Amino acid sequence: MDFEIPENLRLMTDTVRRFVKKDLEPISQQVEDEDRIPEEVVQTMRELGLFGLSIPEEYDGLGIGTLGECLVYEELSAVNACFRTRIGTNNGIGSQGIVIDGTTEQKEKYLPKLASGEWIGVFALTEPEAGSDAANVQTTAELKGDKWVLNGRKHFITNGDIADVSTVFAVTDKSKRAKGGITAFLVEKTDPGFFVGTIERKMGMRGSHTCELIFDNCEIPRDRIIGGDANLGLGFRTAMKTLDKGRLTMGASAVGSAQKLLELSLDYAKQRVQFGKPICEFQAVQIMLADMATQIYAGRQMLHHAAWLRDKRGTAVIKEASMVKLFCTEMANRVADMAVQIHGGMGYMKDFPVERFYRDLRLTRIYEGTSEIQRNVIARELLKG
Ligand code: COS
Repeated sequence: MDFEIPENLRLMTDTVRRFVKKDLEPISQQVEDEDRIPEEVVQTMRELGLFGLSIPEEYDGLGIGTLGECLVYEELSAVNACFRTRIGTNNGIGSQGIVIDGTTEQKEKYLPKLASGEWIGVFALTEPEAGSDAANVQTTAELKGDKWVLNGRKHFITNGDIADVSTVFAVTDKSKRAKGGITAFLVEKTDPGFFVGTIERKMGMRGSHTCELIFDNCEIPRDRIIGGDANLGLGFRTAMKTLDKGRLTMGASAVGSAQKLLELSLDYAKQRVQFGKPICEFQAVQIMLADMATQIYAGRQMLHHAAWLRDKRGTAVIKEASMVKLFCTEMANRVADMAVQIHGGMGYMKDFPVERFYRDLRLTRIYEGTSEIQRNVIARELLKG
């Protein structure tokens, strides 16, 4: 066994760590206050190639693999999760349908634009009646002449307000649904009948917008089915394969934030004096610090192992991806709770970043599949025998 991080990935991680220190940390609070990431910072992200971490080199991405992507996300999420989210859809759910199942023409048309960050790609699956029960999508697509016509409404779409191309799941055969009746389409922002709806008001994750996408007799050319006509009705599988990777990398975000919370808690516990000594000298605080570090260590090991497995095995990490998402996001929420506890009253104040991490991390147990859905997927994989 060799647990060394490969040299090229270490160099990439060092570059991102420097970017985080120099450019992101100083503006993290500003992003929180203004609910937007300054354009010049997004431009630096483009120049560093961060929008194309997972996109193959032949389509102008960095193609650094799942482990590399996870390492970068750990760094970005240690400052503010919205920075990861900004590049996250292009590397993940907004591009992977095309990477995994797209035709060569679709790859050539969209992937270079997504890799450079010129275009933003998003994933439009969730609807008011289709959350955990993703197969219950109500958006429809009908073939009229040489155009597909989409009607319906998606919500909670990350980066939806800045989307240039959306991977949209719509029903093409009501009688079959997930078993051959849902199709994945590519919708561009200039397509007639495509509208951005309400931008949702959230508990946290400021700097990253989530919104409705509306399809009102939205007309798209016939060749926009991901994978072409041969994939008519097979979109649910595309969605699930895309989510497998998303779930894995979500673990990286959780680990990165948890690590930062441990560091903040260590610093605070060393300098906060009560009863005449630093609170780190109290066993009750030491137990929390030890538990935080131990759980982060466990989460990081399974994350890196599952990422390494995916790079080695291709996409067949369904069970491991769900295990990583489940364990790491639950773990990071426990760590956030302990970090607030160690910081005491200061941990509840907006002047300290732990308060923000606590709110932002709450989402990780919900999006890209709740903890309950991850358990469901893991159990089904175990029972397959
Ligand atoms: N990879 C490839 N194919 C998959 C797959 C995977 N990980 N998971 C399911 N499929 C395939 C199945 O094999 C089946 O195809 P066949 O009929 O050809 O065998 C098809 O997809 C339907 O699968 P299934 O019967 O398991 O569908 P269910 O409706 O029972 O849904 C869950 C399964 C619960 C796992 C799914 O609805 C889910 O993941 N829900 C959560 C959605 C989510 O994460 N939303 C977050 C918002 S998007 S950011």
